[in-house]
Amino acid sequence: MRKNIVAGNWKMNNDLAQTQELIADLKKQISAAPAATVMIAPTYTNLYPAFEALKNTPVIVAAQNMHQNASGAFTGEISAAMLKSVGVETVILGHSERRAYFKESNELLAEKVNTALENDMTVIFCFGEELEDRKADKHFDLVESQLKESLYHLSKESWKNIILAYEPVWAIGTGETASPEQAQEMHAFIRKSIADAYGSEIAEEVSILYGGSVKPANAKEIFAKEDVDGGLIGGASLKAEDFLAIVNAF
Ligand code: G2H
Repeated sequence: MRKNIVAGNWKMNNDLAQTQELIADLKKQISAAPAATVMIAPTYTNLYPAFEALKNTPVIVAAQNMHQNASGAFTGEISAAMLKSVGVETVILGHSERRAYFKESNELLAEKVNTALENDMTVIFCFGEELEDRKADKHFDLVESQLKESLYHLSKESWKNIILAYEPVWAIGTGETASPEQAQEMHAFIRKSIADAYGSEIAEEVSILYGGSVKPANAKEIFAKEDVDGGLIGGASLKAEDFLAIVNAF
C-alpha cells in the first residue's frame, strides 16, 4: 500500500523565531498518529533547529533543494552530506520555482536525484506543465518528458526512495487549483507512464502528491481521487491550523 503524504514547502518564509513558533504550534495541534505522513521543508538555516524541535514527533524535516556535487568550490551551495549531518534525509528537487528562477533543467535534476539517492535520501521530485503547454494540449507530453529525462534512468530499486509531486505551474501560489478531475487525470497518466517504464508493481507503490494552491477548503476533494496520494503545500503550510486541517483531509 502506498503512503499518503502531506508535505509543507515553506519556501523563503520564516526566520528562526517564526520557525520555532510555527513548529510549537504544529506540536501542540498535531495528533499522535496523523492521517498521513507529515513533512515540513523550512529554509536551510532553519533545518537543524526544526529537526531538533521535531525529534520524537511524527513530523519529518525535508530540505527544499541541494547541490549535485559532494563538496568543493560551489559558493552558496549545500550538499547532501551537509543535510544528512543535521538530520535531514528528505529533499525536494525540481520545484517549478527552482526550474524557472534558477534555470534547473531536467538534465541537472537527474544529477541531483542521483546524488540524493547515492546518499540514501528520499526525493520529493516536482514537475508539471505551464499554462501554455496545457492550452496547446501538450501537458501530457511535457510531463512525461520531465519524468523520462530526470527519473527514467533509475533502477527499479531506486523508486522506493522517490515521491512524485505533480504541480501544474499555473496553479502555484495563484489561488487557482487544478480541479480534482484534472489532478486525477494527470496522476493516472503519470502512474500509467511509470507502469509502462517499470511495471505495475512499482507504479502502484509510488506516492504521487498534488501541489498548487491546496488549502483546507479543497484538500478533501483532491485527496479523495484514486491516484492522488497527498499534497505538497506552499502558502497553506505556513499556519499550523490550515496545514493540519489539510493533513486531516484524509
Ligand atoms: C506549489 C505549492 C507548494 P502553493 O509551489 O509547492 O505552493 O500551495 O502556495 O501553491
